[in-house]
Amino acid sequence: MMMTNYQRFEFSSPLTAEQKEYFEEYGFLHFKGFIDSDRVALFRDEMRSIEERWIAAQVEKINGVPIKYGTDVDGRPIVQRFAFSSQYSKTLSDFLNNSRLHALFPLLGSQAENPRIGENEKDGLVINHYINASGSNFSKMGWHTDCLRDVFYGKKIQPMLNVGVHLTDALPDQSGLRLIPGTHKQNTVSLLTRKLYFFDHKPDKNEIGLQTKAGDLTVHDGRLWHRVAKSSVVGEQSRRQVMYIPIISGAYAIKNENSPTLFYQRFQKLVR
Ligand SMILES: O=C(O)CCC(=O)C(=O)O
Ligand SMILES: [Fe+2]
Repeated sequence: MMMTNYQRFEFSSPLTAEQKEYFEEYGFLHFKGFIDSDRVALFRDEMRSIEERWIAAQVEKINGVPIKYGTDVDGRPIVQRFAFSSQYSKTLSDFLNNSRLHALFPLLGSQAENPRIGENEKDGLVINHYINASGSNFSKMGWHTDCLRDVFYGKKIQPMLNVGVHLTDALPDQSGLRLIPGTHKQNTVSLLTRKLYFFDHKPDKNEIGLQTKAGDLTVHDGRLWHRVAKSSVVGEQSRRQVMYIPIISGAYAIKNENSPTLFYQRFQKLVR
């Protein structure tokens, strides 16, 4: 039986001591209603506008990161994974530079250097559009942590947070995002081998299913194990749209159109 009874919070700037303690213990936080429904609609419109431009221009990669395409239930071609989307939308860029998000920086820990919003680093502002339908190329995502890349390059893992802005409602008790609380405290061996990265989709007895509504904000530690479960329903009801903002630290690593495609990004094509 999947756990869904965990604590939800109201966002406050600065964060409360209770919120910081919860994050330290479990490695994630869920805030209700970070943006209102008008904002949600606005961001979904922006998605659509970026998508039309990328489809017209047949964009394959942005700054080396592959863009995932698929077909919607009505046969329309769609973008299913956007990267660096705020570079194509002033509305989204302004949102990223919204100072309310800076309230999350302390969650990186007191040792973190240069805490910042990674608008032009990592994959920038990612938008995931899942749908469980025959033409879809994206309906689930296997177990992973978000800091594999640092390990790959033999670098010291820099504190990072992945901040989700949810644009659709999760269906009760079968929401997409599943995570294993507390796994951000694991050692490097466990970080690398606890599960087979991206290919393992098996439920974990300790996973929690986040019950997110459109407008909610979630934040998880880059070392926390998580996945996105496939919807148990098909078609329109299975649609799930969520933006991810990287909050990062350490040396700057700004990407541009000459940035290489990383090894693990190549095999993400296989993830559907
Ligand atoms: O779509 C989600 O909620 C999670 C996506 C994710 O884990 C990722 O893009 O790294
Ligand atoms: Fe992730």
